[in-house]
Amino acid sequence: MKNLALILAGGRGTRLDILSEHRAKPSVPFAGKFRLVDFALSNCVNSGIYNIGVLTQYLPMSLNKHIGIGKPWDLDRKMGGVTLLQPCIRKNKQGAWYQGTAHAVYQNINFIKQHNPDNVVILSGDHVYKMDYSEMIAKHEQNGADLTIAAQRVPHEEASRFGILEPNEEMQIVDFKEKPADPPSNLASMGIYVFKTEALLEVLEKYCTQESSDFGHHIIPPMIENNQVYSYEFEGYWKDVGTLESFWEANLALTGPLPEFNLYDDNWKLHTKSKEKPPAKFGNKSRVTQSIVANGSIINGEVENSVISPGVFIEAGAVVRDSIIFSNTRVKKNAIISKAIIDKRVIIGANCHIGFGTNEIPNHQKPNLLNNGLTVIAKRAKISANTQIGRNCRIFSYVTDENFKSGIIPSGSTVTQLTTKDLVSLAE
Ligand code: ADQ
Ligand code: ADP
Repeated sequence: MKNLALILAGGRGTRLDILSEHRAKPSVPFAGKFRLVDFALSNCVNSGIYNIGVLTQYLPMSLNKHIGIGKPWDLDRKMGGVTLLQPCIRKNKQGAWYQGTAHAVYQNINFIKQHNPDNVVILSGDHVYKMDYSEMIAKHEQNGADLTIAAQRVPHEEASRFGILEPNEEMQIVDFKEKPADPPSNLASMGIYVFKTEALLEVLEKYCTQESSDFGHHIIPPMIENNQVYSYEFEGYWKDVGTLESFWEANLALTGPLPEFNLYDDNWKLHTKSKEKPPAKFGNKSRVTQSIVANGSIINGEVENSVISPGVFIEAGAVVRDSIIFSNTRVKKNAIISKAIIDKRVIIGANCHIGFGTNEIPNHQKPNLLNNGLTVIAKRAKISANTQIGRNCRIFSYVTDENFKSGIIPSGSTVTQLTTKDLVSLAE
C-alpha cells in the first residue's frame, strides 16, 4: 500500500494575529522548541508515511528554513522524502494571493500523479496531536471508501468554527455542513482526509472550478451525494490552536503535572529542527516552578507556569508568570511579565511591567482576539526600561526604543510605531 501525505501549510492564521504576521501559522513556535508543523510531520513518519508534500503559500521563508531537506524527520531521502511545494500562481485576478485548500492540491496534481499512490492523506500543518494515520488508512481500505474524514467531538459552543458531520451506524457520512451557524451536532471534521487517489483526481477535475475551491465547501458536499464517504472517530488529544487564547492555553497546559499531551512519550517521538545549544542554566537566585525551559536559556530570575524557548535570558530579579516566551528574547533586571506571549528576539528593558492592570478593557482593534487579559509582543520589538504595558495590548514587530520613552501603554492598546505624541494621547 503506497500512501502520499500532503500537508496544507499555506493558510494565513489571522487569529494568531501578530504571531503569524511574519510567518505562516504552521511555522509558529510551540511548546518551547517545536513549531506547529512538527506534529503533522512527526505523525507522518511515526505512521510509516515517508512521501510528503508540504503545500506552502503565505510567508513560506521561515517554514522552508525549518523543514529544509527534512533531516530531523528522517525525510532527506533520494526516493520520496519531503518536498516543499510552492504555488505556481501567486495572485488571482482580484490581486489576492489566497486560494482555497482544494485548489492548492489541484495545482499539485502532477506531483500526485508522479508518486502514483493508492491513497492521498491530506493534513493541516497547524494542529497539535499525535495520530497514527495507518489505523485510519486501514479503516478507509476496509470500508472501501473514496474519502474518510477524521472526526472528533468538540465543545458545543465551538462547533460552528468546524465542519460538522453526521454519520450513520456504519460510519458512512450522510450529511456535512462547513462551519454552520447553527451546528446540528458537535461531531467536527478534523480537516484530516484520506482519499482514494483515483477519487481525489476525479473530484478535483470536476469540482475545482475556481481558485477559491476548498474541501469543506466545494468537494465534500457533492462527494457525500456521489461517493463512499466515511467518518473515522479519533478520541486522542487534538487541538487546532486557532486563537491566541487557545494557543496560550495549550502551551501552558504542557507545564501541568500530567499534561494530556505528553511531549515525553518515547513511543511517539516528536521531531524538530533545533540549533545546537548548551543546556539550560539556572542561577543561584533563580526560582522556576511548573514550567518548560528549553536549551540555551539562562534563568537568573523567577519563572512560574510558563514556557520558555531556546536561548532566552531572564536576568536577576525579573519575574515571568503565566507566559510564553519565544527564542532569544531577553528579559532584563527586575522586569515583570504576566500573562503575555512574547515573540523571538524581543528585548524587555529593566523594570518593565508587561501585563499590568485589568482584563476588562478589550482591545478595540481586535475585540475577539484580545479581551482575555493576554498581552502580545511581536518579533524583535525593543521595549525600553521602565515601560509599562497593560493587558490586552498588541505591540507590533520592530517597535523600537525611540517609540517607548519610559511610556505607559494602557490596557487594550495596539502599538505599531509609536511617537512620543501617541504615547501622551494613549495615556490620556
Ligand atoms: P479551516 O481550518 O478553517 O477548516 P482552512 O482555512 O481551509 O480550513 O485551512 C485548512 C488548512 O489548510 C490550514 O492548515 C491552512 O493553513 C491551510 N491552507 C489554507 N489555504 C491554503 C492554501 N491555499 N495552500 C496551502 N495551504 C492552505 C478546516 C475544514 C473544516 C474542519 C477544520 C478542522 O474546512 O471542515 O473542521 O479544518 O480544523
Ligand atoms: P521565525 O521568526 O519564524 O523563526 P526565522 O527567523 O527562521 O523565522 O526567519 C525566516 C527566514 O526568512 C530567515 O532566514 C530570514 O532571513 C528570511 N526572511 C525573512 N524575511 C525575508 C524577506 N522579506 N525576504 C527574504 N527572506 C526573508
